[in-house]
Amino acid sequence: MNLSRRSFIKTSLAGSAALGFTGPVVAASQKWFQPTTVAKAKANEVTKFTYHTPNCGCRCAFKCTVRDGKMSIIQPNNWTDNRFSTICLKGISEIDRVYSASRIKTPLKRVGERGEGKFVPISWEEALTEIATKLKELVDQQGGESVLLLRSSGVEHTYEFLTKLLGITKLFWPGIDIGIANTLIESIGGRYYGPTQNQITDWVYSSTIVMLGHNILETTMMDSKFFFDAKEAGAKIIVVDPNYCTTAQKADQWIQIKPGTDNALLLAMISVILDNGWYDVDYLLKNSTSPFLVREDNEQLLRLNDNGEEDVEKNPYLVWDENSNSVKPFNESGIKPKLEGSFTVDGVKVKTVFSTLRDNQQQYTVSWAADITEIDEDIIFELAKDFATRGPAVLDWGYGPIDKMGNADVVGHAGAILGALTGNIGGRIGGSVGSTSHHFAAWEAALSEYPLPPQFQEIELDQTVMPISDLRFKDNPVRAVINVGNTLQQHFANLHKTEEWLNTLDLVVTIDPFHNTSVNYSDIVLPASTAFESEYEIMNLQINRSHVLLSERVIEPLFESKSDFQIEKELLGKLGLDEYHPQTPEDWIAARLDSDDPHLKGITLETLKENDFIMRLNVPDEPWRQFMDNKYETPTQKIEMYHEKFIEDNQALPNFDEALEIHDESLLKKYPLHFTQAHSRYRLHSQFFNVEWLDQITGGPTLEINPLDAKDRNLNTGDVVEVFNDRGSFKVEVKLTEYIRPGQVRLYEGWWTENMIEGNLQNVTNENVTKRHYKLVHGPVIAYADTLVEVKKV
Ligand SMILES: Nc1nc2c(c(=O)[nH]1)N[C@H]1C(S)=C(S)[C@@H](COP(=O)(O)OP(=O)(O)OC[C@H]3O[C@@H](n4cnc5c(=O)[nH]c(N)nc54)[C@H](O)[C@@H]3O)O[C@H]1N2
Ligand SMILES: Nc1nc2c(c(=O)[nH]1)N[C@H]1C(S)=C(S)[C@@H](COP(=O)(O)OP(=O)(O)OC[C@H]3O[C@@H](n4cnc5c(=O)[nH]c(N)nc54)[C@H](O)[C@@H]3O)O[C@H]1N2
Ligand code: SF4
Ligand SMILES: [Mo]
Repeated sequence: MNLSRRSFIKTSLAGSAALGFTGPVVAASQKWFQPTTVAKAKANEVTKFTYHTPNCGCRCAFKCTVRDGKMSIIQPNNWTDNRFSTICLKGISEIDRVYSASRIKTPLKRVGERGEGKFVPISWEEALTEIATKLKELVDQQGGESVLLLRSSGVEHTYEFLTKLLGITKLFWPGIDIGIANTLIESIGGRYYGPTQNQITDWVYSSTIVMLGHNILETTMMDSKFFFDAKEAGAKIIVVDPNYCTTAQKADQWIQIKPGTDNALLLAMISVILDNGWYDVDYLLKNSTSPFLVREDNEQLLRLNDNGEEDVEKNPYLVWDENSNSVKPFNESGIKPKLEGSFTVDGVKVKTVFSTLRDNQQQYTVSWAADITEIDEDIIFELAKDFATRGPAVLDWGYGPIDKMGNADVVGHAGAILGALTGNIGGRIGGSVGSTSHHFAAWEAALSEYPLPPQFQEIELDQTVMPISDLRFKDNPVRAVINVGNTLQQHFANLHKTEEWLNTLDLVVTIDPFHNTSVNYSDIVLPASTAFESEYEIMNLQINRSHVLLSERVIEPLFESKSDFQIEKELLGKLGLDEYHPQTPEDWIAARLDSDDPHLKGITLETLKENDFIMRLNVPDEPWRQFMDNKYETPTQKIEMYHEKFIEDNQALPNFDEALEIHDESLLKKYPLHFTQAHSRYRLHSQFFNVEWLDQITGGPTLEINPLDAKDRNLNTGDVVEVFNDRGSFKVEVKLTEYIRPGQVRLYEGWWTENMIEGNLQNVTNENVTKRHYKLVHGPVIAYADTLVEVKKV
């Protein structure tokens, strides 16, 4: 289907009128942005409470006004902590999105080739029967490994009953947002994505905040308040970014870095701190593996026995004890470990991890880093000094391009070491290392699992064995994909390879409210309702920012759509498995809230309803802070500075590594521009590209390019260009801007193919992974931003 965006909207509008639906679709888009006052409540008006589900990291809570059955106003709901009572333009614009023309109105069946986008409407009965028959056949004949459920991050419903009851494979968060966290987790353990950083409300106690590639004023924009609170309280906020991003504009200092070289910057900071003695000896000895001993013969850490026993209790690491002048197990009481020095133990030469680090750092001087990062030497020196000497400091990073490169792991490891050296990684008010994105750092509570008989087990696709990227290249049993959302566009780099793979599958199903790019590759498409619509009164539950949020139905499902809960239930019905599925979302939520966790005490469906659907957990008033007891979730319970499993990769201690593609000198001759993506304040990944209210402010996709690069290519704002490399190409308009660093071009991620003049931005993105990443807890990161292209006028 190669409809232009406008003709697509026209066609779909005609479609919706034919179905007798002429509500706010037209009215809303004609009357946007008018001054308004909230009219007095009318008789046929009700208030409904919900929260925003897309993955923007803010999770705002909404109070919605429904008039005559139509959602007409969305306002912020009140949190117990009123600093969180917020909403942005995207939230307000949900009215335009929910009633948008790109809603899928009926189940669809593909009639053209995969990717062509030709469909005919079918009934729910036909669609569900066909899917269930195929799934049953596959599972019976080829096992649960043959069916894979992929789910977009913006989808609240987990489909966990389908995966568990049918025993199929699931994959959530595949190789995304884990580039840096992967090695941070290796160093300190901890929660998924390793967000060790203290809650952002703790920033007000910080003296220095260093932000690497994190544009939170757009991407967790409801935290802007805490950014400015910290600044007003005297924190020095330093933003390291190749581009003059919104957050850099509001910071105390912007350091412009060459893309993909943050690891060199952090390595130089480590050297400055070591050379100037700005490290905290007591903290290092108490909380890190810095006194452990590295053997000269095999670079392994010295342990009590050589028998290969991994268990730390049975076979502890050894340290040099000053009291006895001999080696002792690191966890023995009464010892005084030495931080620095070389020793000989039973004929084997050993050196402490700290001394090994010091020696290894000799190569990473400030002048070396200045060449690589293209940052002045004195700026690097001052940055290290600010971080180490001004008091509690935060090292914060984002999950944007900095994370989406082949060398992101080195950033996480170097960051952990910087935190350990300066006493800023656990146990410090106002000091921490990690990401503040998405409010992962907040008080939490453990919800219960819905009880299912033990024979029902889903399979989790192991990302260290079969990363999502490899599904397309390596032999594997997957024959069918159920795509909830838009994963086929979003969760893979190099779309052409994805297309080739999809063409080999027996069944592709997409479940989404909107006609996104993935829909066109699907054999059967099921129209999900949006997160505002349901057959049931209560919809879902979330724990976020130390609160429990409950959502209720705002409106009835539009068109023939069904809620995800209902789709899953009916599909399981066709498979004869629905007796185990909860009867209503309310039953499911009640079971989850039935938990022993003291943080959930007094929080029930009833009390939530009484409190406008939002309650603070039973937790202390102060911000949540990570590892305040300095007991880390690693085998040694210490900050593990030396990573033995990466000895053969020369990464036992962090060593400089170039990105996969963007620093490749020979490829740069052919494709001299670094193609980077970022997240826009006006959109959420691939969502809100179908919202006219937002279109009127931001317009369509534009490739941003620095005027210097544009001049070389004879380009002016508004010209159409082809962006290409050996993988493929796409066409868009260009916009000249000095905001983008020369040598880079940028397009916000997420645009659907139909928004582009031709192609998809994923046609050019880098599908290669870094081999050593297979050994990391979440497997290789997808290096979307590690991509070179050339641009030419067409
Ligand atoms: N090239 C490139 N690719 C990227 C990135 C990049 O920077 N560059 N960023 C990556 C990152 S960080 C992330 S997190 C991912 C995000 O990518 P995804 O995880 O795919 O997230 P979204 O694009 O938000 O997709 C959400 C989908 O769910 C649908 N949806 C919304 N509500 C419902 C509902 O109630 N039910 C159902 N069934 N569907 C619903 C929406 O219509 C939309 O299609 O993208 C990654 N992809
Ligand atoms: N409005 C909105 N909010 C979102 C999202 C969204 O799509 N829309 N997505 C959410 C999700 S899932 C994610 S993962 C986050 C992502 O949000 P962020 O983590 O903030 O990531 P980006 O906006 O992609 O990029 C942040 C900055 O990194 C800079 N950068 C690029 N390359 C480098 C580099 O090599 N080094 C350094 N130091 N900086 C670099 C870019 O110029 C950009 O300013 O946002 C979340 N919040
Ligand atoms: S998109 Fe906007 S309204 Fe929705 S959660 Fe994010 S900041 Fe809040
Ligand atoms: Mo993300």
